[in-house]
Amino acid sequence: MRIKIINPNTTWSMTEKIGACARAVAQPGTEIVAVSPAMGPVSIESHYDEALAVPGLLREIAAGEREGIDGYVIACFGDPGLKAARELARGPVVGIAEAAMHMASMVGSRFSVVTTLGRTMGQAWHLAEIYGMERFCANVRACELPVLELEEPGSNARERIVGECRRALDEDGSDCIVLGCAGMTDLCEHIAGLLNVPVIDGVAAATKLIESLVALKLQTSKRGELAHPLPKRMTGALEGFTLAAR
Ligand code: 2AL
Repeated sequence: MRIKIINPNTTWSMTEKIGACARAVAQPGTEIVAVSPAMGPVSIESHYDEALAVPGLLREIAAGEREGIDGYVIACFGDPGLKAARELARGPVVGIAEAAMHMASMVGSRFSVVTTLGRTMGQAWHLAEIYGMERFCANVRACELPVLELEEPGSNARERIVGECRRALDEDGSDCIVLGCAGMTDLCEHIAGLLNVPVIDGVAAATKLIESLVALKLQTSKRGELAHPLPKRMTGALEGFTLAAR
């Protein structure tokens, strides 16, 4: 099977790291195609960034449909464009926050999300709420770490994240940790080894969920809300997104 993992930001060092971590958990017969859109923000840490990441992300889904992709992972913790992606895709589409929160709810009683900048905490809470995960979410915490610092070799990002995870376990009454950024994917094993509780990386969680959905031949329902969008002309800079009659 072929799974396309879309890092909706355009920082390719992060995309390559995400691809490597997905390949490390995928079955031998699974091909992981990891991409970033050709346009969009270099990191996603605001609603503005998220909105502007979505057109490029949707273009990658549309291309994936032509390339025969079986399922998709949206590898950003805000799960940007998830429902629109599901409208375009025949196969399943899973967001990393969605995957990580659901898996955390199965291995612990309550989880803490440890994310990057404090301003992204509202979106994490919003997602917990709309996914029905609020009652499993003890807290959302931030390290005040800009996403791109995760890509800087000399940064103390790892130590700051570990510190926040320890405070979460001490103060939140949680018993597992959800990592709140795709750029933390390579830190999961290290952090889990230090904390002795389940640490859930959404990239790995979503990859395994998509593999399962594809193996079970569970595709996105095309009856009702998630049906392919209507043929429609788009204008101006979005002209290339016009949908022809199928
Ligand atoms: C993210 C993420 O996963 N990728 C990105 O650019 N921003 N999420 C976050 N909370 O910072």
